[in-house]
Amino acid sequence: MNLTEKLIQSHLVSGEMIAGKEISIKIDQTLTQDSTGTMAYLQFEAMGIPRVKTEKSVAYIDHNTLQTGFENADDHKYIQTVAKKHGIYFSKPGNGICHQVHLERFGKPGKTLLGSDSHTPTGGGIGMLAIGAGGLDVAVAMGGGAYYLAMPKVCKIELVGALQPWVTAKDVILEVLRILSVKGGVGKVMEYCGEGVKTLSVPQRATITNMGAELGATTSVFPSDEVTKAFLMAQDRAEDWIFLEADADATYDEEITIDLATITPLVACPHSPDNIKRVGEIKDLTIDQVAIGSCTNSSYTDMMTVAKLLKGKTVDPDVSLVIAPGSKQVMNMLAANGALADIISAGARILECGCGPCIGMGQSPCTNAVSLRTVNRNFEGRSGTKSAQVYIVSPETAVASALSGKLTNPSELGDAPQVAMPESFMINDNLVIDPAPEGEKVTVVRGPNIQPFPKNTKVSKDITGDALIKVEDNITTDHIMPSNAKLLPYRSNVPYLADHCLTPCDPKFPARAKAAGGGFIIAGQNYGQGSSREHAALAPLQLGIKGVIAKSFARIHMANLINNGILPLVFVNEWDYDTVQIGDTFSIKYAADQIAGAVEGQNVTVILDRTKQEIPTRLNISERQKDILLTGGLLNYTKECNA
Ligand code: MIC
Ligand code: SF4
Repeated sequence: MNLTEKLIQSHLVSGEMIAGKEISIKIDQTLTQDSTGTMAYLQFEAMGIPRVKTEKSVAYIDHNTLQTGFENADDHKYIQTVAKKHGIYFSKPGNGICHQVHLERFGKPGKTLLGSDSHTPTGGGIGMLAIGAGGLDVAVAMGGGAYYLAMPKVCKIELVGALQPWVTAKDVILEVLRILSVKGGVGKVMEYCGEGVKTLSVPQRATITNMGAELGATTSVFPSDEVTKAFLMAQDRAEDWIFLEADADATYDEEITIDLATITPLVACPHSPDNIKRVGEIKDLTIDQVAIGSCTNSSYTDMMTVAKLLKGKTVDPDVSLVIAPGSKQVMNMLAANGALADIISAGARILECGCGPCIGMGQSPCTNAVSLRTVNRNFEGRSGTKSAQVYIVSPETAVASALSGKLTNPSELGDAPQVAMPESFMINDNLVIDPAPEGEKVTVVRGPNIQPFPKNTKVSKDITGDALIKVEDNITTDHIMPSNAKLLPYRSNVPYLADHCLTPCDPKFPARAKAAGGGFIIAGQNYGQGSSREHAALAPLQLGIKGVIAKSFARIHMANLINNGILPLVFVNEWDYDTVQIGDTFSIKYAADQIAGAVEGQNVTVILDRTKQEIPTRLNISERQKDILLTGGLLNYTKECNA
């Protein structure tokens, strides 16, 4: 077996391991972060389960830490108290980005991790089967329920050779994105193996698995070897290590070989992580801002490299350099060994350990700015400035460019610095609060920003509605439910958020949807790529959206639509996308019967009233998902099953 099959088989609850067929797996650990967590815990509370049934569940606060008003702080208080009551560890604001901290302190090779954040696959860097999902799926897993997914294909990525000086793990994953594109990983696990793996440290592996999310992959995974063992020992967690690798005769659905020695510093150009060029190809790109951090590149070794490169130098006068170390552990070690002083002396602005600029929580660049970031996503407007041009690079390229004021190949800085992995990290978990032994004594605190979330109802006999918007390929959840410093505080207030739904594509969409009393969204390929935010389904639900008809869907968003009872219909004939116009009225006759019959690929016929044309669409869903849709979403379904 390959490693993915081993991890799945050891957790398999139902189904057969045949690619594309629905399986369910036991979840050992969960993580949430604050911007998806509030909703996930409200949903968990709605299930009425007193204490989580996982081996370890952790609630992180890392996204909404600006606290421009009471809203964020209210959500934090809610999460802290609900966590305490129900057996969940609480990582306080300031402790760091969920994925970085989880890798350092809680992740274990061989375990499954389900997180309400799309970059949960970071845990694949230490041999976990770590998957991102919507909040409701994570809530179910906390309650002891299995996680359902389509058995992925496994793509072997064989790494040979070793990286040249100045070439980084970030460049490796950008190379994979160049080869495969943002749709290339859909329905697959990317499994890394080969001699080159041994040359990569755990933080490097985690950078690669983290950004596998941008391929649309279910997850990415590395073996757990001596390098993993050394990392866990340095975290004082030797007992958490086990050896894991694929069998020598393992087979795969697809195979790619990458010679690490041939990779050069790369850059993802605006506005997509797969718009890859070599750094050397782009001449004279003057930059305004550099942001170093995010769950992709904020480890101790990344930050030490940054510090060494900045030591004794000064940031270009026209560049604003902001740096957010990934965790308190990293920040603490930089402070203790003096590296933080080197960073500060060079003129960098130090941000707290959190997501910050990556999700537009502050540090939005100026109009038309060029911003170089070590993040994983450069979707238009995500930085908080619609006209900004965001380029994704490695920390090394980021520093070289911050010093020169232009996009610069780091090799121009001379000899590459050597940063060794520490033999022991600074261990101090005092920002992690244990749950109460007797949860029933804890009172959950709910601020006024926490509003009830919308719930769907059973499918009606006939469904009718207008095409309210028509969008192109690769629409991200940042388009569907934008997140920035102004909107993120309202993650627990779906009615408020709904007024911003899909506004980057069409500012009038929410008003039109409300006036029409709901309807349909028409979309191209890979609709809903990017984040796991369930709000990209909840906000449309609030606006009365009954279905999305698309050429194809991204994995997590499709699951979120189903979990909220919104039909994810796929055009059987892509040319029908061209026929449909905004304002067209659709009807689905005997909807429930059609959905009930729509098992794995059967058609649901949508009638276009203007031409009386029958448009065949497909519901690529399992029997279980069909029942979820018919009952109006996963919460209703779970209640019916338990009744
Ligand atoms: C992101 O990187 O887009 C986020 C913000 O972390 C999201 C989660 C969210 O929207 O809260 C993700 O990746 O799932
Ligand atoms: Fe946070 Fe950015 Fe990572 Fe999302 S991608 S978890 S916003 S750092």
